[in-house]
Amino acid sequence: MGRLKMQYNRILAMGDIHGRFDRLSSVFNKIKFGSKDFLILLGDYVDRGNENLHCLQWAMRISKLPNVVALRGNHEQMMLYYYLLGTYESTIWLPNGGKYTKAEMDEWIKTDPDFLNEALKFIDKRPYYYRTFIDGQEYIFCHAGLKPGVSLENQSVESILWIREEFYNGYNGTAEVVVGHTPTPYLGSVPGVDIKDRYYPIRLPNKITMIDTGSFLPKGRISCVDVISGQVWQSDD
Ligand SMILES: [Mn+2]
Repeated sequence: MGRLKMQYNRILAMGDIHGRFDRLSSVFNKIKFGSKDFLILLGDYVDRGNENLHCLQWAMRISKLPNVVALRGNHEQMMLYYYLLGTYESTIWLPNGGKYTKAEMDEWIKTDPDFLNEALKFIDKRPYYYRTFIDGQEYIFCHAGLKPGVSLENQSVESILWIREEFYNGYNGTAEVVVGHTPTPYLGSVPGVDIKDRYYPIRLPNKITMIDTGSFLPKGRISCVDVISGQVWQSDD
């Protein structure tokens, strides 16, 4: 458990990237990230985009910094299982955008045969969540969400990486939770929330901030939020 206190000026969270290196560069240049910032990546670096492995490689590099945490998304989990195991996730990776990542990997390892192993090792070491306290307020960062009524320590991997409606409709905990996974353009109307831009992070009344703004969609964006000030940066359209 981290206690970031105010040793950092900004606590930044970045949502789903999905292989759009152009959008990643766009938003990352805007935030002007430095040593006084703490950055949490919410996972889903790969799949559906056209530069999936460059995005994964970027996450592999930047996560070596002491002030960066790169979490695991369900797409990294599917990729890991595809290459290493023979379980359900293995069969669903390719049709869920993994076919683009797989095709890139087939080419990439012709000139850099170690990369597949390095990528899988990186994914295998990704944490499922990051929890911290800022001025006494608990914050939980994870890819998809939490099962309501279950403590963080008892959450299943399935919930943290895949949960949707049950979480954002049913969560009533005291911790602020910052997630990606469910693209904001796919959310219907939310009681009490006036949505003007469907490709913008949404803050729900029950302490949830959703920042997957549909990076893989034609009009989608990658979003980064400072959870202290609420300021938002997004990739160019
Ligand atoms: Mn995603």
